[in-house]
Amino acid sequence: MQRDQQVFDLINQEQKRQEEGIELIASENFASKQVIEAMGTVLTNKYAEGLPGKRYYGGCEVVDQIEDLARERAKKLFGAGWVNVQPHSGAQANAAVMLAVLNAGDKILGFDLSHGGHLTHGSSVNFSGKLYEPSFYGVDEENGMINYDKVEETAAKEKPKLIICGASAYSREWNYERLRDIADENGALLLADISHPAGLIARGLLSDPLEYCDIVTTTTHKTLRGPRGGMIMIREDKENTIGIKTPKGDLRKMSSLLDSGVFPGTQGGPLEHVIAAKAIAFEEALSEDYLKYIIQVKKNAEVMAKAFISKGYHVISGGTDNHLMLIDLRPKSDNLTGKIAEDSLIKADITINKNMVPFDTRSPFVTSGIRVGTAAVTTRGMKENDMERIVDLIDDILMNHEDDSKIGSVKNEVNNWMNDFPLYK
Ligand code: DSN
Repeated sequence: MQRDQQVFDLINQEQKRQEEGIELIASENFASKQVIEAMGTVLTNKYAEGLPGKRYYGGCEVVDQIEDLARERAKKLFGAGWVNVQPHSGAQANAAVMLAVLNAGDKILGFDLSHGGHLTHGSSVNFSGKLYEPSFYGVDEENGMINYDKVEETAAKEKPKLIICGASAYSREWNYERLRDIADENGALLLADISHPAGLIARGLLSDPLEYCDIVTTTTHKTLRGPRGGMIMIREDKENTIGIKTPKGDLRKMSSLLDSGVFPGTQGGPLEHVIAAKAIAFEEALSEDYLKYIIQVKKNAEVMAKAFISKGYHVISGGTDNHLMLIDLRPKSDNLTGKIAEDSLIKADITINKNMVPFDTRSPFVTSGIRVGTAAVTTRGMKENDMERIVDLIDDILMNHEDDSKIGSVKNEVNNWMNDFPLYK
């Protein structure tokens, strides 16, 4: 068969785009060559519905070993007692958990999407808001921090069956211990979705949700720097202490419930080529090199937040404990929207995303804020002083977003500068 040059030309264009630009989307990163290599292998040909040793297809001897390796390494990395590495994404992991532990119409309590939460934590346009009955907690307007007293109040009023913590645009540490108490007061299960800060949690730079939460979900491609995918974990003793009544009334182990939430509940055949890449990424994340990397991610984010503040931007909550920050553009300039910022920065090959800020007055298509993160630029080798230069460039564009020649000169500077930080050498 002839090589499909049309598609490979587009892939090359995308690689060039990634190499030449400054990537600040907080959920993105650059997986290693070996992680990418594993995804482009014959493992994609194999059907392996079920779990290692218990498959519905023959010929799974090799993929069983690969999936077992991924499971063992994931357990070691997070100190988990049980994991399922098959979810195709974080959204799929959350869908599997909810299918496993809830019945349709059950109440859930999650972090408000417009304050930094995630679609799969109860948004009305998502399965989680359509199949279950959601209520939400948020941040305080004065300090941008989650108000745990209000979480407690809402939980007492709503009596949710599941409380979800975790976010896609919240830069602060979570109080899992307090949430555990709130869950216990109301007989709720506690789910932490750590998709964003997973790498910082794995290497001890943020507190450990497994200590307090019944179930933990994550993606594998953000700070964890693996392939695009998801995972579900529980702590060893949760396996035995929590029995969930199935719709038929029998008591099942948490892990087997969650396994069946993934397959056959919400997915078919696992992507063994991606699971192989996850195994590689978990081993990488256990290394000293990764530890240095993730410490630098956090340092870079702290410096970047300070640099934005010193230029008159409002960083929600006044800073960051993780790899990202949410910036309200309004105090800097009334007319500057997230959409204008995203559109003008991309012209200079700086990629960010517009993002609603808490209590935003603009729509999600316009927004008053942007979200930025340091996971990807740190993979390229950038350090604290580079963060200050990035903020200078961003400020230059935002203050001159109608000036095409200014944008053009920043773009040249960005492209030349990024040559110093080669990707996939
Ligand atoms: N889209 C991801 C993010 O950007 O945070 C969450 O699913």
